Amino acid sequence: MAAPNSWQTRARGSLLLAACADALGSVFEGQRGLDPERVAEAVDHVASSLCWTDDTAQTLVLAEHLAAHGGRIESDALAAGFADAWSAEPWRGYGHGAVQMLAQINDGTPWREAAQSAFGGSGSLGNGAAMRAAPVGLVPGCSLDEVAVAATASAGVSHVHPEGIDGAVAQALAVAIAARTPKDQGLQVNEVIEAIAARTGAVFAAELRAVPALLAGPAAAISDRYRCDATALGAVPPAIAVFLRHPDDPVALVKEAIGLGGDTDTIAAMAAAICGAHCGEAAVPQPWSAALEQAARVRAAADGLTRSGDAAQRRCEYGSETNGY
Ligand code: F2R
Ligand code: MG
Ligand code: MG
Repeated sequence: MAAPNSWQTRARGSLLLAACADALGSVFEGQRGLDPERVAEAVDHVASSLCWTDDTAQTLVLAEHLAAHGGRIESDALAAGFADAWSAEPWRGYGHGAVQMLAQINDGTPWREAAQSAFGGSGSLGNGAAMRAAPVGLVPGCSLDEVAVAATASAGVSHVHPEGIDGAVAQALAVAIAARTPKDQGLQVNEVIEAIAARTGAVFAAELRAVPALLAGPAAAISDRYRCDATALGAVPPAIAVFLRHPDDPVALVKEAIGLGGDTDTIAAMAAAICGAHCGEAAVPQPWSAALEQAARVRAAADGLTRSGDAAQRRCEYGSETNGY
């Protein structure tokens, strides 16, 4: 177990909890009107193995990439890494647009061309760049503006539509803010939302600014307000809302995220990535981490992120005086 309150425990908590939530949510992906008892049964009594999907496969590629490149994005290598991961394990539940694009890259099409030509030339506005963005928020020593720039670069190799990019920016910032906020300090909801919204476009910012009104009422108000689907705009704001409703309770958070229905693996994984960054590795339920597929690789990826970036410049690290938003 990593030292309490260290950056390492936050990075491990984020990636482990996200991978567990991805696996738990994957069973329900695409379903609506879920029975809360069925969801609770799956979350409270985990199967012998928690097998994750494309969300975690791509998150690990990005985390390992950042660790290998000093916390920076090298687009050619990152695009090749995503394409290699897909061709090695095409059965992980990738979206149709993602499959087309990754297959093109594997066949030699430059990633810029493949990403730009997706969906008739508008580019993907799917939540795929957001679902994998947590590692960008876990590179130590970055300002929030630097996180936003790196998230944009990480998204751009596959998702060129502004909403697809904003999804990655919002998710990476949420993770970065959570990792910089001590669990016992509490989160200032309006400050958190504004810090994120100010760094996204007007369409995305408007959806984010609807989140605070949804924190006290029933969870159904979230699925009434947002589509909870495979788009960035439909999935990232609800994930942030679920996190803000359950910042210290991963089990309640995962149940609620899955219970929204729709893109259950992805919304649960994104909410859990933020929660794990806030709470650290100790908050990951032991039965989940014990059952998690490739848990050692997930921990190693988090440790690689912890060592990435400029160690002498960890000005935004938890406990520093300059961790304001
Ligand atoms: N896609 C899935 N799950 C359903 C299929 C599973 C698989 N075939 C199976 O049966 O096992 N899950 C994963 O995909 C989501 C992430 O998606 P990503 O990587 O962004 O892919 P894509 O295809 O680019 O976008 C997803 C959907 O968004 C809509 N969309 C995107 N761009 C659009 C545009 N410009 N105009 C209109 N619609 C657009 C489409 O509906 C895409 O299918 C995660 O859920 C992950 O778990
Ligand atoms: Mg998935
Ligand atoms: Mg999904």
